[in-house]
Amino acid sequence: MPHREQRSLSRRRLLQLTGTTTLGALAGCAGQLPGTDDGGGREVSPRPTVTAEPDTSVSLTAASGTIRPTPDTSTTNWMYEGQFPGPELRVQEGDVLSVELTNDLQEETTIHWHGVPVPNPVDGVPNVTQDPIASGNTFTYTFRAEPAGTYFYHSHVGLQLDRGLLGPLIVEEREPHVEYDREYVVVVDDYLPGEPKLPSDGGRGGGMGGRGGMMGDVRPPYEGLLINGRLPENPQTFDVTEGERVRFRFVNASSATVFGVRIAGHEMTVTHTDGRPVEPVDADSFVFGAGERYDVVVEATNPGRWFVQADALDGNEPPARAAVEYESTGGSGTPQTPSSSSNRLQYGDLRALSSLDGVSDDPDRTFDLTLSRGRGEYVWTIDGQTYPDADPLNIRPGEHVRIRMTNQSPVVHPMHLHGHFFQVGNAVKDTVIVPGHRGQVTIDFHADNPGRWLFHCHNLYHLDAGMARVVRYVE
Ligand SMILES: [Cu+2]
Repeated sequence: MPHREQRSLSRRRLLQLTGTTTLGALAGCAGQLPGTDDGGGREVSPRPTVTAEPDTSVSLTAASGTIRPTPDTSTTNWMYEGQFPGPELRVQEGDVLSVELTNDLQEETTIHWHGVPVPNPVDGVPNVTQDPIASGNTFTYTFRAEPAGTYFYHSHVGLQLDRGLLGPLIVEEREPHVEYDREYVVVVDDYLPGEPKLPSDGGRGGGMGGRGGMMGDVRPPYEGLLINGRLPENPQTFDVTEGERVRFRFVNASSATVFGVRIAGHEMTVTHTDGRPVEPVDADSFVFGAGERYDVVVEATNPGRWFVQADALDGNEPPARAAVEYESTGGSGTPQTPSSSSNRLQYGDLRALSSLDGVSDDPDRTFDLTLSRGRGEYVWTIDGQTYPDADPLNIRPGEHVRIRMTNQSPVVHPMHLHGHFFQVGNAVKDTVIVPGHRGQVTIDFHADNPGRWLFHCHNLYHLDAGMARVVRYVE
């Protein structure tokens, strides 16, 4: 019998629980979570962090630096290791990855490993799973990189993601279910020079100007769209040889953009969504929201130069572009643009190679959540509450949990659950678009990773304006 429990803990109590004073025991070790006797019992301790010797150790420094989206333009941004996007982290499935983050910014920061079901203490959510890392300090994240997939890492503090603190994380399969000869990682992003601001903080001048915004929302004043950190007038080239099968790993690392992706002259075979393998399905385009990923395989059977193109569905900037270039062209000629889509991928086309364990029967617990815009000031709400002034969603270990979302706003919300994959239709994902105008999406997950996990909209401005909850394991 579905029931709801999310209102059982007072908001004030949650704020105390998530305040930094209670986090000392949690940060940096697998310490006990503070117990509580209201709201459905004691919190359940998270899985311990990995203590095995790392197979791969990486140092990342977050600092201010200069990016050049074209040879003639430069902006000061924040980035990892002086690179934008940040360095590609690539490991084998099951390897232990250790990343020492040094914070050379003037503010606090963290890293979140988007999509990887890590133990809770290394999930990188400030004031929920760890104390934020102060300026000048370091913090080491160690976890086993599994399952294989296309992921990305990014700051989870405030609006830092839209300042450039992001990079791809590739966990290679030991046995891929599709064959390919080479691969490229394609990080799609929106380009915001300068400091991101909420409309409520920056006003129209300093922050979002509403340019290109959808009805009912405002959009940051983006100055273009990027593929791998480059504006379309400066496209990266992906070299291919006729006859090859080429894998593209697309990551929507943007902060506020839904993209439609096409590759001119080629059909795509979609092989993974959010890193999880699906039965290969053909499409000539797909749409993805902030935080989603798709892997596709393309057969290089049409020599020439062709654009890989990502159009903003909710903005009017020129599309992001890179170029596929066959060896036989000798690098000459203008790439061709894609024709309009006639076979766009739908969620219903996706069938996970293996469905999730523990979610096949009726759910043990169901949450019905309404996503909406607050009245008046710029706030976004889940069931009328604005995070962090919001009740946790309490669940118990082992449960099959269902979340039914109804979007009462006119704009899409790409909803992301930390620490778990979920079943949506026949797909297994970690981020899913909930369409506007009363769009409804139901996700099911197995409560197999104790801790406190953020569940939120991956539009960074919606998140920062309150569209989040903590999913909390209690006994
Ligand atoms: Cu949203």
